[in-house]
Amino acid sequence: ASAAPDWPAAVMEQIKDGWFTESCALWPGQAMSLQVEEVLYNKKSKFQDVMVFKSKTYGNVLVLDGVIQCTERDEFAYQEMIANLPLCSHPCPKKVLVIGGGDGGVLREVVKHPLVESVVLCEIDEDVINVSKKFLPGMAKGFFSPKLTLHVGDGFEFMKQNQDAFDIIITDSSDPVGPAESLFKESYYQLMKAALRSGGILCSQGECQWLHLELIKEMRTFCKTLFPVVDYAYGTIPTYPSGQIGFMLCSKNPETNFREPVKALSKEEMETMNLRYYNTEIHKASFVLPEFARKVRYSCIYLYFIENVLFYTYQLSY
Ligand code: SPD
Repeated sequence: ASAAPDWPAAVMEQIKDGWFTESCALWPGQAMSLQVEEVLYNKKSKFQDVMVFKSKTYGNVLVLDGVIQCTERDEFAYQEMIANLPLCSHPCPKKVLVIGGGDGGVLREVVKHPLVESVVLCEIDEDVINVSKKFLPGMAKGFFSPKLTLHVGDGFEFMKQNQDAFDIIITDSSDPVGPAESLFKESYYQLMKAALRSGGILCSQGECQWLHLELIKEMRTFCKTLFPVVDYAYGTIPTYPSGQIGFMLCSKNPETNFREPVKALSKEEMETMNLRYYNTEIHKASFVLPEFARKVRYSCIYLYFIENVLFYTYQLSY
């Protein structure tokens, strides 16, 4: 791929001998490579480097700050899961907020859901939306739904202005470096809690068990202090690091059981929604974690229990 003079050099350096290689400090010692046919777009937005290339076998690929966000071939696995895990766990998910998700793929899935009446998508980087409309039309479909209100701006600010407003909040973010770092912190989860209506549910991009167990553990621990129900699921996707991605789910309703969807989609609904990854069985199975990750969950519950016992014992003794 030959570089236009104004293209960010850092990203072009990731393409060598016709292969794009995604290396990042968040997954040291490993890298995913895709063969490139043509670089279609490469510019610095106000927030990050935005690149789209046409790959040999994965369709067009969106890359932000050097990290693969989605490819046309496998994006549906992630977008269907992050949308339907929370939507099918809520008895009446009428009002939805998506934070991030500028490519439109999660939005495309959310608007398909029969019970969803309105969706606000709050994306900070307008360039990502425009690039997706041009180069990833299959994902950007959602931007043309009458259910959508589009807000270009900061998710923190938006939620401060919109409290007690949503049944579902989905955070479709990039990884915890650069613009998305704050979306993995407790203060962000406090804001989401306040923006959710009673009984509301959130689902956030929850990184990878093979790579980020410490981060996942830390997040589960603070989520448990904010929500009565917290759970973690995952799905497989070839072009994300280690071929997996997780989902952090929290509910304000103590009765929620994420592992038993309240809405089982019928065969007809599955067909109308054109689902290719999500189904009720995979919903249930996605919470069954491998032993090395399950242990972390139990140690969090144990830690949470110990902390609370100590806290109440301390209070009672004064
Ligand atoms: N390691 C990359 C994780 C990216 C998750 N968000 C992707 C956005 C797709 N809508």
